[in-house]
Amino acid sequence: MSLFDRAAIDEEVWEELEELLISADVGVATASKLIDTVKKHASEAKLDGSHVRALLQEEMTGILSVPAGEPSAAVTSPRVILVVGVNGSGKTTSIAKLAYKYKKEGRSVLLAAADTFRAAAIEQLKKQGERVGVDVIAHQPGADPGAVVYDAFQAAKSRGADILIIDTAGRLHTKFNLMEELKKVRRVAAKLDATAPHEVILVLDATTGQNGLTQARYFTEAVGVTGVFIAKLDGTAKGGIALAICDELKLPIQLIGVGEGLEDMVDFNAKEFTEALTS
Ligand SMILES: Nc1nc2c(ncn2[C@@H]2O[C@H](COP(=O)(O)OP(=O)(O)O)[C@@H](O)[C@H]2O)c(=O)[nH]1
Ligand SMILES: [Mg+2]
Repeated sequence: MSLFDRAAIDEEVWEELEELLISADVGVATASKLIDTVKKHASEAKLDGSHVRALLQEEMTGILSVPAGEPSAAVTSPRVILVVGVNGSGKTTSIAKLAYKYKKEGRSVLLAAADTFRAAAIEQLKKQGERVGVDVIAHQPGADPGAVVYDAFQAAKSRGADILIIDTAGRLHTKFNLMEELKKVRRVAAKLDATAPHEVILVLDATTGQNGLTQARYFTEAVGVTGVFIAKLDGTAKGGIALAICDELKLPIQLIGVGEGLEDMVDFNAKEFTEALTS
């Protein structure tokens, strides 16, 4: 942000900074909170632009450093990872990346095609499974997603799979239906293993801006999100939505999607993320 190069930090700079943060999807509430905090510290001593930048970065890194929750004690296999998010956010692509990563680490992975709402969704997951080299448990389009999860869990158990990743629908006739379906999927998993799902990953499309915050609220209320995967950060999106989500919902951002390839995924790093956002 070149405004930090100005000789004097005056009211105009603060206003521009707020605008920049909002245009980077940080959101009005979090942006003004950030500015207020930095302003307070900045006026205590006479500070120049580079100090203000450092203060802002420190504050942002603090907000983004939401500790990951205690992993639930998965004493038996498989570890169950439920992946949720609206249609097109990048769930299926991100699942393939995760499966690829785990497989590379030497763990056995099974995928469950519980997005039965669209035939294409099942086909897409199967294709991704082939690409990665992991099996996909699927039923017919329109089948009960709970039944898919049930079968996939049994299959994972009998094959001794380490990890079961569940793909879910992102759009049904109504938001209510979608949330009820996801709750049911969650209940089925919990019946099979009281500690499951061990992770609920919300996939957000970085390019959808503040909408992501609303989505995160809905999914958190319905199925208890444990971590966020921000997809499509390779595009024009600055990813400020991460700040709003950490600030308002205290959800840890875990992974970042930076392309459509299997290796296009990086671990979230609060400090690096902040530097990119304020560069
Ligand atoms: N550039 C880019 N595209 C992505 C990324 N993740 C997903 N996509 C694309 O976004 C579109 C929707 O992804 P998909 O996984 O089908 O979303 P789903 O409906 O949530 O399962 C596809 O065209 C993906 O290739 C990413 O990190 N970067
Ligand atoms: Mg999908």
